[in-house]
Amino acid sequence: MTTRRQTLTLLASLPVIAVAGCDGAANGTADACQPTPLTDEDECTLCGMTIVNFPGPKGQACLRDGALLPFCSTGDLFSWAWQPESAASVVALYVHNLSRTSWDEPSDAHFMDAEEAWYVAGHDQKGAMGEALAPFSVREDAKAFAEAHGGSIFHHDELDWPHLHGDLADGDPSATRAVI
Ligand code: CU1
Ligand code: ZN
Repeated sequence: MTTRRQTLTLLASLPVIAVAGCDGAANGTADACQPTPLTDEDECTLCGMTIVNFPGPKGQACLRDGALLPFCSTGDLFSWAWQPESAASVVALYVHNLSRTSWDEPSDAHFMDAEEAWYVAGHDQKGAMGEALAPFSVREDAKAFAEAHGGSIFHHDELDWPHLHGDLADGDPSATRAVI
């Protein structure tokens, strides 16, 4: 697990190809569903806002049918993707990688696999919908961000609903959502 994660961190700019390599046949469409640059035509799948008008890391969801859905913020991405009816159709989730680009004007050249990111929750920066998890491919970068802006660091596998709202007072974050 650690080896896989380290490898993917190095290959953060090529996330789907790396993930799909061993089970691509099962997912089928993963190779065809890479994150694309957002335009002023793109409205958030969850809240309908024009995505590019706002700062902060954005999200994209790749579905089994090859559709790519845009989201205004990491919070709206996960709020949508964690719904059981959404999760069944998701092949991959992408977030802006703040190890490579900025909070204020995130570059669409730097999306990464959401499952491989470290996230800072409960910090003082505001995204399109207010609180927004800050994703990083490199944990040291997340640590530096938390030292500057507050908050706590979680790996994707540890994230749970309270973190979307900056609430860190929930005890062990891995205790609930990880249950199958
Ligand atoms: Cu919104
Ligand atoms: Zn939204």
